[in-house]
Amino acid sequence: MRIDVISIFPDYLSALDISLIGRARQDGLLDVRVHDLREYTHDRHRTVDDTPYGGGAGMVMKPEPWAEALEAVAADSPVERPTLLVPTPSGTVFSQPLARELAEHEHLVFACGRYEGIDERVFPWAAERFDVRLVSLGDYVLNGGEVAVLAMVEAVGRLIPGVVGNPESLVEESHEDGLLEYPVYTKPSSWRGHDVPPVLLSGDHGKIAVWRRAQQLERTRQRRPDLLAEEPSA
Ligand code: 6GU
Repeated sequence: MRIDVISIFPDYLSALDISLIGRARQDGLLDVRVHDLREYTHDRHRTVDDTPYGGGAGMVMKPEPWAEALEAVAADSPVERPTLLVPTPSGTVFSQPLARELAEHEHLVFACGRYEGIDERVFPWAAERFDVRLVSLGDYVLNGGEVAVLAMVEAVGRLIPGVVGNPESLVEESHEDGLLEYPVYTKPSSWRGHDVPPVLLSGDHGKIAVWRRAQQLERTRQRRPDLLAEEPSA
């Protein structure tokens, strides 16, 4: 999979050099390219923002550098219509089903906004050559899209075949079946007065599976009742 990230803080994305995603890049499973938006400015100050029309607080990202950066990335795409992901708290909420869908795509492009956002006209313009999606991590505000991109690239990247060593570990996880994960334990069986639930030591795999499912449901009911109100995702 090819991933391009456009940002005014390319160093923020250096975390993509390490751990699982860094290894996947070394192994040739992921081709990640980070671009500095300021490389697509032409003035001496490499200006990427300006004051908002209509007034108000903060600055807005100018459309021209975005168009030039996106044009360059589109021209270099392995596909006809790459997917453009724009991290923003006003997007639809990113989820495991979306991560699964994106893991099937050949080329993802992330456009990291800062300040009060990107000039709105960039999105209809970009829709001429990209499949554009505005995505949020949740209902809170970050200073820019970079941290969100780290989260989304990790969520998508680990679903690409070969990135996670043991693919079975992808199945029994929170959100993969629409429920939270069951609790896990390792040795010692008794630790500082806390014991591992005896069923897990029983060797009865049928009973263990039933217990784990009940734990998933109970945890989800307590911590995330909103998930039980929704339709199962897969
Ligand atoms: Cl994707 N971007 C920003 N700037 N803030 C956020 C977010 C994204 N998701 C939650 N808060």
